[in-house]
Amino acid sequence: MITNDLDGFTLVKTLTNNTHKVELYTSSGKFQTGYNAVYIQVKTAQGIIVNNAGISWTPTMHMMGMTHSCPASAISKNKGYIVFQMAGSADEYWDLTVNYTIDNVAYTVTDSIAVSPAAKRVVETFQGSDNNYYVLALVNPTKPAVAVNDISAVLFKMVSMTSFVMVNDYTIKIDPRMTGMGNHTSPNNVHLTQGTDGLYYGKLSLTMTGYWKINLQLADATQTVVKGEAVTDSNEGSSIYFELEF
Ligand SMILES: [Cu+2]
Repeated sequence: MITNDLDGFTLVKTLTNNTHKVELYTSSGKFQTGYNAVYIQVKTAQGIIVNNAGISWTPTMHMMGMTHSCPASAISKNKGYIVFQMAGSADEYWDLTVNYTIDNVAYTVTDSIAVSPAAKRVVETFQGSDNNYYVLALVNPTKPAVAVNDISAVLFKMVSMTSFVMVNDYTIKIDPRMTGMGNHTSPNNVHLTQGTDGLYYGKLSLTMTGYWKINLQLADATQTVVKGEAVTDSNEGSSIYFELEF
């Protein structure tokens, strides 16, 4: 059976140096704030696919007074992901450096990339009560349904402006609410806990179509909440949340 790894991916950007073209693909055909699954392909200058390249990447944002990076996965079988905390603008922009090795020869290419704001809130960057800085991004559902949906997310801790590590053994508590309908919730939600692949998985119950605010609380490995507040009669929402509309 022949399968096309690029099914569902659209070209976003081609990084070009003297010897190669490095093509970057996402499902939306653009880079957006939040979690971006990326397919990366190295081709020769003549356009022939190079299948044996070892690839790594470094996204960098150039802001007015500083530069910083963002969480980015290792690349395996041409696939990886990048979590952009913020969009680019006229004065502040992202670039991507791709380092790759072919037959023990090292190459590099760097170019700017456009990162646009996602339509809904799908990434939160915050300081916890433990003083750590976290990046928390929604991965799924990308196609929510009136059902108990699989929900997944990635959670990183900022070690420095250029270094982010995946956080282990936390719990991401969810409380989905329809803010336009009396702030009602839904039954059978399951908080997100970490899977063997490092991502966090739970169940998100959506009982009708419309706008949902998924209130979040982040609890550490000892179940101490380090960010976010419970929704109560006197508190209609948490300070950290994702949004979905369908
Ligand atoms: Cu920035």
